[in-house]
Amino acid sequence: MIQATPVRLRTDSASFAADFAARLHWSADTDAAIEQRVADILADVRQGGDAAVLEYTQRFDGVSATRMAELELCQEELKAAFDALPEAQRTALQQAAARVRRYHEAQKKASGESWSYRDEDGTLLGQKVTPLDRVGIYVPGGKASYPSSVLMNAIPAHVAGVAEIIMVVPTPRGEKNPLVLAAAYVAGVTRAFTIGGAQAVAALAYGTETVPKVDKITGPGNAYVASAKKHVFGTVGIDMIAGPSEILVLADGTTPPDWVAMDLFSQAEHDELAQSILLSPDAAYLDAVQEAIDRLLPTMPRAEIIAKSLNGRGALIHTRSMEEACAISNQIAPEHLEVSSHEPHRWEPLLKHAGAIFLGAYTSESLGDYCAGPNHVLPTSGTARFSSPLGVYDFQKRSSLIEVSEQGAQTLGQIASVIAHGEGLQAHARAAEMRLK
Ligand code: HSO
Ligand code: ZN
Repeated sequence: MIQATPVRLRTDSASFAADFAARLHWSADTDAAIEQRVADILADVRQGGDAAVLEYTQRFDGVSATRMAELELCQEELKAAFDALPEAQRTALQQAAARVRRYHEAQKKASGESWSYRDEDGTLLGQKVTPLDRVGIYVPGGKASYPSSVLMNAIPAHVAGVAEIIMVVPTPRGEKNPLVLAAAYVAGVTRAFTIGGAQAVAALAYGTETVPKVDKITGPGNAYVASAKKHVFGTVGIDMIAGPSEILVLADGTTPPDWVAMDLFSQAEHDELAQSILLSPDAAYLDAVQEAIDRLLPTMPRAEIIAKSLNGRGALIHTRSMEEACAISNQIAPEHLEVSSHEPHRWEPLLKHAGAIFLGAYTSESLGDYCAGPNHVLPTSGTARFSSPLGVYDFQKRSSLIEVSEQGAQTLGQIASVIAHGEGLQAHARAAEMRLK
């Protein structure tokens, strides 16, 4: 019988810190063999352009084409995929897209607009925000091909004002995912190619005869894609290197245990390496959730992945208090943090590090994955300590604006001249001094 028994830990035990560290460990290191193969593929595509991409696509995806144009999905094909969906799916995609768009529009208003001020002497200082010209969105093929991720990557780019959004998605053995194509249509993707892997990342980063060179590449991918993104960083921008999905639930014992068990499953079902952790000061509640896990697991089609994830990296942790649970959560800095409490606003001020914070028993993480509005591309493996969800700001950049008035040139000229002489840079000093009256 299939079983999932996340390790049971107690914070008041002497070995807690060590037991816990052993569970949490996850290494982002890619192996050297992958690095080398990716470096070779990147070099080949840089040199060989379309021909090299076609060759790798034949080799890895079993799709043969003689010209790159055959691997481009035209707008009519994206629209046709959308039109062919059952109505419920069409409506759901559109509703999700509208909510994600609205959220990102608010984000742009709050933090993505240009600003400036003037000194008393009339000097103008500010920052001009502009969208990137062209971005590439990587969409995985196969079992992790998520239409929701197409929305989450393309919509903020669109809201930022990016003129061209180029999507790549591998189609192993030529199998296209109709929901992914439909999501590309709904999100307003400009061009789409059925290529993937390191060869697609290379095509986007360097450009080929057919695939336009982009300024930034976003989107999840396997170890090859992650390694390729790291390699091309600097030639283009990248978003982040995402690790396996994570959920941490803080529970005061007032949410139905089945709900919490299913929320833990929802991230565990992504990946055997995904991590689901429950923290509660109520030991009987932890028992109840374990009981719910035992009862619900056999009903899950992906029970095997869920069990591997929970047995390998899951944990049910008995804390001394909710305060202590919050402190541990901050140490972990999880991708998704559910505050499953009847008083979530009491705990929220104590929480600092998390990709997304879901407040209250009704806020299932899965609603955030699809349609609440915020982005589901989030920092993983503790990187929420220093990074943020994918957002409009990832598709914008900033230029400083400076306009010095005649009067301002007198004050600033004096200061600059003194420092320039100190640095031994005469041209700098004279450029400032020439403008002094
Ligand atoms: N939870 C994933 C996103 C996703 N879930 C896509 C379902 N589909 C990101 O951590
Ligand atoms: Zn998910």
